[in-house]
Amino acid sequence: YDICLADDGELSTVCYRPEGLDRLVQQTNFSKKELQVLYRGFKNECPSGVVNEETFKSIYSQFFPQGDSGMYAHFLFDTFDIHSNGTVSFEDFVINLSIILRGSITDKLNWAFNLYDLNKDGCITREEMTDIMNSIYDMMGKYTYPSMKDNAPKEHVDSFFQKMDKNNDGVVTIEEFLDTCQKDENIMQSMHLFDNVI
Ligand SMILES: *[C@@H]1O[C@H](CO)[C@@H](O)[C@H](O)[C@H]1NC(C)=O
Ligand SMILES: *[C@@H]1O[C@H](CO)[C@@H](O)[C@H](O)[C@H]1NC(C)=O
Ligand SMILES: CC(=O)N[C@H]1CO[C@H](CO)[C@@H](O)[C@@H]1O
Ligand SMILES: [Ca+2]
Ligand SMILES: [Ca+2]
Repeated sequence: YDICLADDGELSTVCYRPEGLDRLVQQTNFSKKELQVLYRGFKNECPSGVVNEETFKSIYSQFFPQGDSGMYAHFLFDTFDIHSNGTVSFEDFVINLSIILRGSITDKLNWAFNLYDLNKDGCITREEMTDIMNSIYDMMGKYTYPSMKDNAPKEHVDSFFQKMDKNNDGVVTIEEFLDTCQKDENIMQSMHLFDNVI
């Protein structure tokens, strides 16, 4: 790695080889300072220097203690694990994080599509969207929304397909997704939500 931790037992003694960090500054929309903070957090959660699925699950369960976030964390991890070998390096992690937090609207929409397209074959099926919706509702937890009806996830899926599946062939393609989202004020608004969280 171009970025290294001085392994002398001092958790805070993080050293950076400048070339590696400069490259990441160019590849992402994070400043050097932000990357240093991110790296410190990353090394704290993942002393081995790579994230695995368990790390995602543990982080999400802390954010959503009242629900079961396991499935959603699994789906999310899959979009980061581009080599499909169960580990995500710091570089892959921050490049993707930059796309989510600091990318253009189209970047973010592409990223969201990729998350929903569970088998990564280029289109979203009803089954995939149902799995995603169920995982989100499980994560939120029944206690947060006690009045939530059992068919709420299904209604979400129905309205998603009603809006997005323009040619009615049962799947949503990236073209349909981008086209609908870019015309929908509400979706565009929510895409700005995560801006400048860090
Ligand atoms: C996963 O793949 C990446 C890229 O090929 C590689 O750098 C990394 O070492 C691999 N990790 C494991 C655990 O095999
Ligand atoms: C950085 O921001 C620009 C402008 O919004 C965007 O086009 C680019 O894809 C972003 N890159 C990353 C890695 O976030
Ligand atoms: C979903 C997504 O945008 N994944 C990207 C994560 O970062 C790597 C680069 O490290 C890209 O190749 C992936 O496309
Ligand atoms: Ca698919
Ligand atoms: Ca379609």
